[in-house]
Amino acid sequence: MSHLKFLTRTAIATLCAATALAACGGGGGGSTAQTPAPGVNLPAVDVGSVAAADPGNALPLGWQNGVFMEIFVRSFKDSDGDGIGDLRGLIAQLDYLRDLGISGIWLMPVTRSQDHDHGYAVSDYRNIEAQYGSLAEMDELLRQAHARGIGVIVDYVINHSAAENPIFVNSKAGASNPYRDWYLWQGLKPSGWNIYGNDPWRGSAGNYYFAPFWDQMPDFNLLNPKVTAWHHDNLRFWLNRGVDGFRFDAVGNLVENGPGAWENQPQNYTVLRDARQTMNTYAQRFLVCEGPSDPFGYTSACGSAFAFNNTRNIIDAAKGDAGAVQRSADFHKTAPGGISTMLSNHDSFAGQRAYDQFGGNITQYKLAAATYLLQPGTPFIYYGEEIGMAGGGSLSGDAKLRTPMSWSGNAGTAGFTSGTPYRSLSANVGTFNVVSQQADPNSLLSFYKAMIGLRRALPAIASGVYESSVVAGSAVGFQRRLGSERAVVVINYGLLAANVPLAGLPAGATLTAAWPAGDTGLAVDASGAVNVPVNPQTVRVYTVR
Ligand SMILES: [Ca+2]
Ligand SMILES: [Ca+2]
Repeated sequence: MSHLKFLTRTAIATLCAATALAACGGGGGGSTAQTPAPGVNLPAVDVGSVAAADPGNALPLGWQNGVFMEIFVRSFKDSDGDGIGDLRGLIAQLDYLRDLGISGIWLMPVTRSQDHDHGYAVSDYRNIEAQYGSLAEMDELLRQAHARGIGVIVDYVINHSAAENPIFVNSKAGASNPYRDWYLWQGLKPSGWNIYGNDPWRGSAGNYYFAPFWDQMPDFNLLNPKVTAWHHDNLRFWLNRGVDGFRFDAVGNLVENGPGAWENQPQNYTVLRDARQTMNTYAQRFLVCEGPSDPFGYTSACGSAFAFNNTRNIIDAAKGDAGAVQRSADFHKTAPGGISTMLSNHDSFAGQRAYDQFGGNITQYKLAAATYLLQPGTPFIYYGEEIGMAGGGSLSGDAKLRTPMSWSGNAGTAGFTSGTPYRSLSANVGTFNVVSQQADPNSLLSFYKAMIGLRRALPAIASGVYESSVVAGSAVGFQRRLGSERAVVVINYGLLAANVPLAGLPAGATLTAAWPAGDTGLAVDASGAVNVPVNPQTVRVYTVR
């Protein structure tokens, strides 16, 4: 979702004044474009159909069970000194991602945008944001990522476009325009609507269009089959280039049936199943959907959706909250196996940067990381999370979460650019950065590498079922099983030593330490039980033979 979605116009103006976003002033050609006279100077619309031509997929089978990183290209790495992150910068850091053990990356929108910031106001669905590079550079990114065994999924904004998108410019030209019914228009302002505190109906030349998130992001009419067919053509455009899948934005908001029926409507799931069907004609493509209020339902429709309903549990469990320990232990008993997990993301409604949520407590931070990296699902690390990046000290709102990556401790550039960063840096760039973390075997980054390494080394951790979880005070134990392969995970979130009574193991089996390295093993008794002692705020992982 866009950072503007939950803000009033006044709040947006305040944010713009505070952050000097390019999106806010003139960067996209302005947000006050005049309605063109019908038939005069309307921009050409490229809605050509695209036939499926799968270039194939050489990623390892089950690649989508590995660990992903969510990347904001604008803030990841600048290659040319203009202070703005770009595709060449990302390509140059692929070795860093490979060495971390990353299996896939999700790029926030790289398509051309009106906002020139987050990218969710898409002005061209079939081209690359000029500040990021070109289609040829995107092709190069795909080649280079695939050569390192890393899949690439891209954000796809299916619910709305930019107001400057040529299709909407045509649509608003008049009721007789052939693209009028690609968006939602009313001659009389509908009453009774309130979405996230806003009236979603926006005036234009005496008529009203539906745009709940921002007046510059009009919603598509997704009940018009021409619109969904065009979206499928766009999906094929990227799939044919070798993109490994998509993250769909705002899927709870696709179709509206009235002022009291605008979220998670039945037609949303149909739209998504149809898109998934189009993707299924390609090999091994992954789709993860953003539907915060129905993660399980959207996992069913899309194949995966983000577990917004579990982030709080993980973070509070890591702080030692007993109720949260229980909820975190129970979550995967009912969650669909395809679900995607995370601690936080680029939107403030999903929480501040993990470092800030833990108040800099790295012990708790590691327990949270271990929890979601060793539990089922596809974990998504938010770029910089692995080094403990804090939010921007002088920023607020979503911009605070989207600061340039702290590659070094350089207080002026963070090693992000040779020029001047387009946005101010993370508050802890001097102490939590890649250079300092790589040099320290006990750093957060080293811990993330170790947990991701366990997931890569033990297929039961990557894709096994979740079994026999048990909570003992502030400690939890659970098993992961894939066929006859088993792993045991024990995490003590508390400040006191604990004994975790595991059951349901093969009688007489041996637990061999996988983490920490060199830890002692344990013997399972004849009833399949074993007590696992675990020190305060530590993690133990075993294989079972
Ligand atoms: Ca650049
Ligand atoms: Ca909609």
